[in-house]
Amino acid sequence: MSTYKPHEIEEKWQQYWNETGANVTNEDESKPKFYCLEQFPYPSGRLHMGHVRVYSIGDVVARYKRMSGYQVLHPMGWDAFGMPAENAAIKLGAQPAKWTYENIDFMRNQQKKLGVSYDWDREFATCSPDYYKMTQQLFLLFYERGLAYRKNGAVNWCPNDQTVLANEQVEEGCCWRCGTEVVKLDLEQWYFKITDYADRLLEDLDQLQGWPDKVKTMQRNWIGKSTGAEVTFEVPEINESLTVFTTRPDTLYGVTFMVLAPEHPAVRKLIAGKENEQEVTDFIERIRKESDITRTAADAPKEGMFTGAYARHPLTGKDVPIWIANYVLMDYGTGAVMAVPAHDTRDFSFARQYELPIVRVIAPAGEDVDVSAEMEEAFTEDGVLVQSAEFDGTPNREALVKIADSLKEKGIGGSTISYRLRDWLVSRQRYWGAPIPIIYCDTCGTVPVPKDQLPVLLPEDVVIDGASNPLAKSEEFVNTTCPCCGGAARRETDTMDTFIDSSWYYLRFADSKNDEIPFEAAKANKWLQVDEYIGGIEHAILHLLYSRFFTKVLHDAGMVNFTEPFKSLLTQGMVLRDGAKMSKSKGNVVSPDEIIEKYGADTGRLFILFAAPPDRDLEWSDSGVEGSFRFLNRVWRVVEANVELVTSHPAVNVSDSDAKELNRTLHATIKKVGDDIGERRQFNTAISSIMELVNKIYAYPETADRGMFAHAIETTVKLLAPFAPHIAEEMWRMIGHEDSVHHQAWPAFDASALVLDEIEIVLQINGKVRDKMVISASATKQDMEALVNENDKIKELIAGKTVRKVIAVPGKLVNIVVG
Ligand code: ANZ
Ligand code: ZN
Repeated sequence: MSTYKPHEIEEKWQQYWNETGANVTNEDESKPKFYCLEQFPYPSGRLHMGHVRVYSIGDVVARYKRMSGYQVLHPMGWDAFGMPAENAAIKLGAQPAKWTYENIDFMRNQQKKLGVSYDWDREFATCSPDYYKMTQQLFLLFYERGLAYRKNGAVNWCPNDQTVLANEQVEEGCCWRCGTEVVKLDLEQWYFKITDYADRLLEDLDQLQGWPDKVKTMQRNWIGKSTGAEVTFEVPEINESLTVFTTRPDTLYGVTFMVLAPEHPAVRKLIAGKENEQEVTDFIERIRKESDITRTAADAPKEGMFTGAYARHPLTGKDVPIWIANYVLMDYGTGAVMAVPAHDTRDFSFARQYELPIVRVIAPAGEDVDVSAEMEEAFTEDGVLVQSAEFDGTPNREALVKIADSLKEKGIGGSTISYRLRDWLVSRQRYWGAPIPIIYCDTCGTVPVPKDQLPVLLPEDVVIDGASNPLAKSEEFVNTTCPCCGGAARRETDTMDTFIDSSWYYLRFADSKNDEIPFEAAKANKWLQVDEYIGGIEHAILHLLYSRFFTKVLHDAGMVNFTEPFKSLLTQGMVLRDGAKMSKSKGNVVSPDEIIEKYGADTGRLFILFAAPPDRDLEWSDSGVEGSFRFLNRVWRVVEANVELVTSHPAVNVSDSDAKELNRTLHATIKKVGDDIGERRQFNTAISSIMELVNKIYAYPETADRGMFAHAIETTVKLLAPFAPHIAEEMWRMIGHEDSVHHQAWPAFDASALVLDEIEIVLQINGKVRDKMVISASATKQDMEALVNENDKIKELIAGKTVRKVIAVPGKLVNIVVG
C-alpha cells in the first residue's frame, strides 16, 4: 500500500507538464475558444493567500474548459511598474529593475508550485522595454486621436509619494496607495480624455450580463450622469456672464444668491479693486487646500464670503449677490451654482448661516401654504410652483421642462447633461514607469517621439531619493534633439500612470511576442473578449473603468472588433483569519509556502475553493485545511485499493439496484460539478458533491456490479482533476493510463441515469410506520396493495385482525387500517 505523498508527486508532475508543454495554449480552430484570466499581480515579493485564491479559481475554470473541448488561453504576467520598487530603491539601495525581476522570479516559482496551468510562453512584465515600447505606441495613438492632452489645473498631489494622482486614485481624500491625505496643487499635467467616452462607458454597462451588479452600480455612480440645465446670469459690472449648472431649473424664481467655487476664474475679476480683495484672496487660498471630501461632506461646516458683486436674475432682472463658498467645487458642472435655499438643503443651511433671504417657490400640491411663513428646513419634495410668475400652479416636474425650454428660446440657457467623471490624469513624477514619449522643442513645440525611435528607454544611472522626479535630474535623459528640426530639445520627464500598463495587458497576451505593434488585430479578435476575468473588488472603478475605456478607443482605431474587454467578471472575496483580513500588520498571515510544505498544493487549493463561494469572504481554518487533506487521502485510498479492478476495465452492468443508485449519484455529480464550475462558478458546492460521491463509493457493497464500481472510481479522478490537478494526475496513471488526465474529455452526463425506476415507500398500520419497502416507481395502487400483502412483517402484525381499509398513495405509502 502506498500512501499519499503530495511532495513527491507534485514536483514530479509539475516538471512533466512543463517538459511536455501541457499548458501551452492549445490553438485548435476546430474548437470554441475560451479566455480565462486572473488579474496579473504586482510583483511585491511574495504571494499571499489572496493570490492563491484568485489563481485557484482561475485554474479550475481553465482546466475544466480544456477538458470540455475548448481551446483555452490562460496566461500570466506582471504588473511590474510602480512605487514600491522605487521605495525599495530608496530604503534598500536596490535598483528598481533588479528588485522587481527578483520578486518576479520568486513569485513565478510559487505559482508553479501551486500547479496553476499557465501558458508561460506568453508571460511578460510591463516594465520590460519590449512591453513599454508598445505602451508608448498606444500613448501616441491616443495623442494622434486627440485623446491625450496637457492642461494646467488643480490636481491631487500625494505629499508622501511625491506625485500627482488621478481622481480615481483618491479614496476619501487620501492616496489609494499609502493613505496620506491628498492636497491640491496647480500643475500642468497630461490627461486622457476619458470624458469623451462617458456616455458609452455608461450605456455599455447594460451589455455586461456577466458582471456583478454591485460593480456596475459603482461605475454608474462614478460616471455620475446628471440631467439638468444651464442658466446664464449677466454680471453687468464686469460685463461678463456666469453660467450655472442646475438639476432644478423649476426653482429658478427661488434663486436668492449665487455661489461660485473659490477657484472659479471669474472670482479674481469680481473682487478686483474691492475693499475686501485681500480678505477674499486669503480665503480662497485657504479653501483650495481643503480636500473635496472635507468641502462636500453633508455635515461639514459651510464657509463662504460675499464677493461684493451682483448678477442679474435672468427672468426677474433682480440683483443677485454673488458669494464664494467651500461647498461648491470647481470641477463639477460649471463651478457655479444658483442657490435656492428654500429647496436645497446645502443652500438652506448656508443661507441661515449668513442671513440670506429664503424664497419658497414650490408648495405641496393641494395645500394652501403661506408663502411668507418662515421655513424650518428646505422643502425638497415635488409640488406645484408658487411665486413664479406665469408658471404659478404648474406641477414642478412639468415646470422643469418648460423653464428650461423658455431659457433656450431666450438664448440664456437650456437643457444639458453633466458628468461627475473627469479626464484621467496620467502623468506621474516618478521614475519606475513608462516614459511619456514626447519631446519639447522651442521651435516646433510639443513633438511626439517618432515610432521608430521607441522605446524611450528609462535611464539606469539615476538618483532615486524620493525627493523629486529622478528623470528630471538626469541631464542625459532630458537633453535630446528635436525629431522635426534637429535642434536642441528636452524630453518629457513624467512617466505614465501604471494603470495605463494594465489597461491593455489582456490584449497583449493574444500576441505577446509581437515586436512591431502591440498586437495583431486578428489575434486579439480571436481570443478576446476575456470570457472569465477574476480579480479583486478594489478595482471596481479604477482598472476596470480604464480598461473599458482603452478597449473602446482601440475599437474606434480599428485595432479590435469588440467594445468591451471582459465578458464575465468574478470578484473574489477576501481571505480572513479570526475575522480580520490576513495582513502582515495584523500578524495573522498564513503563507502559501507553509501550506504547500505541510500538505501540498492540492490540499491548499481544495480548501480555498471549498471553504466559501468565490465571491464571499473566506475564513481561514486550520481544521478545514486538515479536512481537505483527509478527503484527498480518502480518495487516494479507494483508488489505491482498487487499482487492479479499475485498470482491468470490467464491463459496466447497471442492473442491480446498488449499481443503479451509484450510477444515479455519479451522473448527478457530473451534472452538478459541470454546472457549478461552468455556469454558476460555485466551486464549493461542486466539491461537496464530489465528496458525497466518494461516500457512495465507499458504501457500495461488494456484491454489486464491479464494472459500475470501477467506472465510478475512474470518473471521480476526472472530476477531481480541475481542483487537485497533481493527485488526480497521479491516480490517473495508477489506474493504468499513459496520457494525462488533463487531456481527457470531461465525463459525459447521461440524464436518463437520473430517472429513478425504483423507489422506497413506507408501510403503515393505523397511521404508524411499521416497515419500508423498495418497489417499482411505476407501481399502481393495486400493485402496491398486492405487494403489501406479501410483506412478512406486515403479515405478522396484522395476523388475527380485521383489515377494514387499505389506503395506497402511489410513490409514498400504504396505510392499513385494522380494527
Ligand atoms: C439649483 C438647485 C435647486 C439645485 C434645488 C438643487 C436643488 P447633481 O444632482 O449631483 O448633479 N451644483 C451644481 N454644480 C455644483 C458644484 N460645482 N458644486 C457643488 N454643487 C453644485 O447636483 C446638481 C445640483 O448640485 C445643482 O442643482 C446645483 O444645485 C448643485 F432645489 O441648482 B442645484
Ligand atoms: Zn523642433
